[in-house]
Amino acid sequence: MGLFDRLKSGLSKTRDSIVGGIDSVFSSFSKIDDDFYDELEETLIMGDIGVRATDEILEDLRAKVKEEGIRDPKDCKQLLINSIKEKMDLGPNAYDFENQRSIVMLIGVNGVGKTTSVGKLAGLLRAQNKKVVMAAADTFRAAAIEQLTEWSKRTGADIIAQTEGSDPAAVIYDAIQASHARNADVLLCDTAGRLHNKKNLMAELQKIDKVISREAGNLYRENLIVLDATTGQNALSQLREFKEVTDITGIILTKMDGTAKGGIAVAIQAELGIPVKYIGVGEQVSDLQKFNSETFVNALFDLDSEDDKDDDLEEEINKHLVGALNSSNEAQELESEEKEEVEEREEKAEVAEDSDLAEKLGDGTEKQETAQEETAEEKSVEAESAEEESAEEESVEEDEAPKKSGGFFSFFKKKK
Ligand SMILES: Nc1nc2c(ncn2[C@@H]2O[C@H](COP(=O)(O)OP(=O)(O)O)[C@@H](O)[C@H]2O)c(=O)[nH]1
Ligand SMILES: [Mg+2]
Repeated sequence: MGLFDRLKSGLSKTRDSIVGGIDSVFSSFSKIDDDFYDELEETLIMGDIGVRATDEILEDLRAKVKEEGIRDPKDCKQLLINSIKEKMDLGPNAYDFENQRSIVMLIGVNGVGKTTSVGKLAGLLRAQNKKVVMAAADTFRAAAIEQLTEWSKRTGADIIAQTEGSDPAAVIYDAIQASHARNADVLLCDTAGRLHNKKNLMAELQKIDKVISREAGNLYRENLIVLDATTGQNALSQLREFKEVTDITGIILTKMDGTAKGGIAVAIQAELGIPVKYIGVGEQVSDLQKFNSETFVNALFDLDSEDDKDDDLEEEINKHLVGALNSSNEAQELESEEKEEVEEREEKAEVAEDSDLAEKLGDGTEKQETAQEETAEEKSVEAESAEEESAEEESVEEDEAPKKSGGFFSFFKKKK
């Protein structure tokens, strides 16, 4: 299935909820009057497109209907579609970070799909032959680190991780040094999203921010908030809260495949002026798509897309990832299979004296350990000054923290 088809099928629930309603408005009215606009308004709002976006879309529609002297409601449909497309157009600079050395933070509350999105983004970038490093800065649970490690294997991205409970800012520090040393194109940082302990999280994010400002040099900074489309209007309020204090440069809207509330994509963009840059339409590596208003709206309204770039990209993803995937997926699948089976295969591997395969069948921690070794080395050089600095930071933070404004951590601070 090509990307466009995947998008179309991902949006099927949203399409059923919005487009069916719109079509019935267009077919049940014989003239364009206030009742017609009222009905259309209700349908759009019910489809989670939001009051503001709906108002703007209808205003636009009224103007065009007048301008073009349209009388038949059926002739409005294309105007409506065009108006939604225009509303969601991203402009030319949305993906600048992909084409320069950059550090990308993924923030957002728990369970929205941050870790999965880091993995999928890595897949997209690896398909463009970029060198990608991931930072496992959600250190709350070992499972979070394991989850990201899986994604690193799946996509062939490097991962910098430490053990559960270690300092996330130190992980980011290591990851930045490693990115510099390895000449990485993009550093993707996974973060924790637990809000139940705001004070700790605030302190953590504050430290991360400091480390990035100090160490990132001229890396381009992108802060993406990850929002779960299934939460509908809640996603909007999460964004509002974060945005008050954060420089959010874009949105990743996940789980569009599981919801009828995909209209929220239109609402978010219209209400807060922050662009939805990616949408998640499933759990596979190729299920994160760059947002393109033309393609999105075509998929939503079940129109054909002439955009065969989609299929090229799909081909690219396959071409670049298949090699890496084959080897790592093999190891991964094996890991999750019954232990005996793994052992049996290990034996076979030994017999075949295929040391490469045997390695893949290992517990998969090599990469992580190597990363840690390397960064341990790097760290020892800087250890003294870093320790000094962090001691300094800790004492300074207490009295200075409340004064600092901006930064994505101030949100939590406010809530203290
Ligand atoms: N169907 C679907 N599931 C998703 C998508 N993105 C993430 N998920 C799932 O959502 C769950 C939480 O994702 P995770 O990345 O662990 O969230 P985090 O806590 O923000 O890091 C996992 O089961 C993911 O597989 C998506 O676009 N579509
Ligand atoms: Mg996570």
